[in-house]
Amino acid sequence: MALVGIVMGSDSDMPVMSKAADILTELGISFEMRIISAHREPDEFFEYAKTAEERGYKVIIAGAGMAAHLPGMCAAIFPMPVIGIPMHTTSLGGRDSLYSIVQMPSGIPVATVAINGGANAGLLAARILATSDPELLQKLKDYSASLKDSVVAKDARLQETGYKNY
Ligand code: RP5
Repeated sequence: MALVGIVMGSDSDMPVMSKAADILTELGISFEMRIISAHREPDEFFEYAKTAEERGYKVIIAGAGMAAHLPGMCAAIFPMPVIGIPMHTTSLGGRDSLYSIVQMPSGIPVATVAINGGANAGLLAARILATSDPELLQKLKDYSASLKDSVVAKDARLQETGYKNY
């Protein structure tokens, strides 16, 4: 059974959603990835959201763009955490997606990450799961340490080469 459901409204969302999948893969977290449109196939969407809990999901990562109702409607039905990823859009720069996802009514929360924030969505799902998984928690601590190491290495290179040759 998959612990995380990754769902997106269209395959055009894949470049962002794959970043969440990459993080979960790196951390050894099982997930199931689906393309399901709340607007274009409402019956399939409701079936997906209603059966998510029995399929073993503990977290859903939902990404959508424009009038982005997919994450909020997942949260309306699925009783555990839903993380929303607003997609960048050409007409409104992703503000349409962001506002659609972040402005949830009281009682139905969606944890919204940045526009195109696929990697952080994966990490947030991992952090939620790590609250009851010490082994995963250690992997997340190691991941954070690796981020620090990469910044230290960049600064060392800057000091060595100077900014003009960086
Ligand atoms: C949303 O509409 C999808 O999440 C996507 O971000 C956006 C555009 O979809 P396509 O027209 O590219 O299929 O439902």
